[in-house]
Amino acid sequence: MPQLEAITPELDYQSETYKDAYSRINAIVIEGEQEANDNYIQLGQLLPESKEELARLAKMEARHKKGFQACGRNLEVTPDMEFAREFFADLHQNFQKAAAEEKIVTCLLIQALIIESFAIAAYNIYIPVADPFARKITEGVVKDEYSHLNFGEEWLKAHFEESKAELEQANRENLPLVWKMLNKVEADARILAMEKESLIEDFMIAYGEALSNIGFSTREIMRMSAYGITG
Ligand code: PL3
Ligand code: FE2
Ligand code: FE2
Repeated sequence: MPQLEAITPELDYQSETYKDAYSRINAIVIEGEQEANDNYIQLGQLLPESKEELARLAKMEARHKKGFQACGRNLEVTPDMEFAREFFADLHQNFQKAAAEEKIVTCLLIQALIIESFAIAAYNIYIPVADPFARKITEGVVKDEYSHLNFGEEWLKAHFEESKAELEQANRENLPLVWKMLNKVEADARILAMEKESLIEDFMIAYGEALSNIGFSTREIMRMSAYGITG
């Protein structure tokens, strides 16, 4: 169908433009998986009763990281890890501060709700436009990410009343960082045929559904999930 081809031209995974954008996006994902690994290990120290389960989640994140490193190697791309560490710096700092204050609710919101929803959105949008090797890897990874989101949902649902105020505060402090991060990655993501609008949409769906499962009302979800969005 020639018309369809004109709308979605074949991506050239070997082009310099694609590989240059991939060097940053791939690094972001590798760094995100590494930080997720570290965050679940730290959460295990704050939640001794879930320590083993959290260690299991951390191991999955380490495996995800290896998978995405293989995706970069497969395209002969060197990930720009310095860019990626900078990309996560604010969110990283907020998590570390919350962990030092033993704010479990804030740590869970940052890692299990925000970062996992961000990952779910990004990976689902990436799968149909990925090269065949990366597609296979990402399909396996995204299934795990739903289970990580679910861990946060279940814990926060069981502690909803006493967590509600801290969740709202943590949302106000951290959700604007997501929109900032999205703006920073927008141009590179587009080169990989991932649209910012679709990323926002899928993020909102995953995050909003999580907030709903935890116990927030539709009105509260609307207010919380669009907080600090700029454009
Ligand atoms: C937690 O398990 C994983 C954390 C990873 C966070 C990834 C955020 C990705 C945002 C960049 C959008 C492009 C993604 C491309 C997918 C390979
Ligand atoms: Fe992961
Ligand atoms: Fe995860």
